Amino acid sequence: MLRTFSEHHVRPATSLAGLWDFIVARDRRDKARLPKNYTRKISVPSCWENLPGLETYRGKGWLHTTVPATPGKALRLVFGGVSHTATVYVDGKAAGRHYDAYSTWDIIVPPGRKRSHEVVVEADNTFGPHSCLHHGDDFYSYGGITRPVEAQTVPEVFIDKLFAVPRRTGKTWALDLRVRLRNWSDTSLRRRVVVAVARRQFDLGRVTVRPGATREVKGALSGLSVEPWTAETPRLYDVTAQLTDGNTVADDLIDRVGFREVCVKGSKLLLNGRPIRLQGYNRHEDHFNFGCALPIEIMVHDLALLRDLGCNFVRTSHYPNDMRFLDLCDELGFYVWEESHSKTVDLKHPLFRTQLKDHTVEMIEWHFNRPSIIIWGCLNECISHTRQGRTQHAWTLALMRKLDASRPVTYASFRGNDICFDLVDIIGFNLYPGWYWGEVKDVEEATDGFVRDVRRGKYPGAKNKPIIFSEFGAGALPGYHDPRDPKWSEEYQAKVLDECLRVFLNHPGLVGAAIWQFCDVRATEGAMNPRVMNNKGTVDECRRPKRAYEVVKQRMHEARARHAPSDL
Ligand code: ADA
Repeated sequence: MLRTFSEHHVRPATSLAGLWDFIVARDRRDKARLPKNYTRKISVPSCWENLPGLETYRGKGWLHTTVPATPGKALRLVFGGVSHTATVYVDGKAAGRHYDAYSTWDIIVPPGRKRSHEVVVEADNTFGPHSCLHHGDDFYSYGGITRPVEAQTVPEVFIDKLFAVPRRTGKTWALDLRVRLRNWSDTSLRRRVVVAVARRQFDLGRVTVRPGATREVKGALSGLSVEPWTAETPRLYDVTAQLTDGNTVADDLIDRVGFREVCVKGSKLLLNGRPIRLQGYNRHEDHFNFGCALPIEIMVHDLALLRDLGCNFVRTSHYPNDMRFLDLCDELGFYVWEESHSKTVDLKHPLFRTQLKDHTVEMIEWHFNRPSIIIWGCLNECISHTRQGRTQHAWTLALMRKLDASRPVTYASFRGNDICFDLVDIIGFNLYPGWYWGEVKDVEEATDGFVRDVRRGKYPGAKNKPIIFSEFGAGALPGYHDPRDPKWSEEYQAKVLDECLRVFLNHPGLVGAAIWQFCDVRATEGAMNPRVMNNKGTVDECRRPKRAYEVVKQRMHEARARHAPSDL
């Protein structure tokens, strides 16, 4: 399943998880476009790096399966994530192409007379001029179908997406709704949309959808008597949209909402009108045994560790996460800064706008209703100090605001001469005192200095905005202990985090702090990092705690106790 719950009671949906046939380019003997034979089996979802001999394989791979179909009915194949470029072939013909590993997308397979389709996914994880967003880095671009895939049987007009924005109206709540219908057939068709939420039903009326087109139906549902969503009270409600054709319910889509409003007021970040403080981690989707294709059990375990550590906040550095992880954040109560896949990206790259635009639309549209996501982020550590960088930041942030005006936007900068802070709602800043510069004793002064600079107007248009320290930390090689506390020892990392958290979690000038990073992660081949890993995790790549774990836990819990519950 793509999500942690059923999205349909009416639309038939089948998970395509299981063993698919598999071959990589270097094992192929034929020159045909699609392989004639497959040499292995691969689990979907997974990373091919988990297979013997393919631990460092970078190239193309083909994955094949047979998908059952109903004659006369169209299929919608939904891919949670293929890393990182996919071409899909259905019954030997190219049926769709997609770039970027970390967003969800779909293709429609028109109806035929067959009872099944042969589906081949050609996945490619190579770097080069064709790929602006994926490039070598201190995390890894794996290969394969790395997130769940689903086959859905859809009628001619079906519910493509549902967008719900909760709004507080005195004692009750309203929900601004858009339901997007899609018609894959060659006939104009008229359908009615009905929405149910919190035991109330709303008729959004009838619309005609033209052949091959999409059309949105809008409505504002008011007077909802519901409990609000917060990280401490993560109350969720189903929103069910149904499409009727005469007296028949032809299709449905179920999503969940949490009733909460997030906004920025002066230098505060407010949730349902009350200031919140964010304390948590940057987290990569990575694990020694699974690469980026984390089973849900690992996601649940990660969130249990984060809860144990006293966190209420996750930054999905540096890309949109698996939909199930976000579902769990909604359910368990975590605040999320979800970030588009745009880390240290070349803003002058000819494909920058095309690739980031498609990706951003997918991120925001597929993840729109999650209450846990309270911030959209983009462009980690890019050239936000140059004029050209500013143009691209303005374009990217405007795109995010256009797609969703209900959440604050930000990016994480590391530049003391940044010229783009006026474009965001929240200032995100990465700083590594005691690691890339200075010593542990410099943390407090550096913090006061940055906050003072912002408040005194060093950065135009940023004076009174909320500030989050979006990254800080230190590397520690698991098991390396040394009483002299040298860099790379577990002791030194614990010392840096202890001091950073002491200062950041209590600083009146900050609304949040996110440690870099939750777990150690694999870096791209050729990276100079020890173990070819980014070793700044508080737990290692198997989630074994380092010495810093207990220190972080203590500081986080102290901070939670100090701030009134409504402030957390
Ligand atoms: C940057 C970057 C992270 C990571 C970190 C580090 O701040 O945003 O992705 O690379 O540095 O470990 O150096």
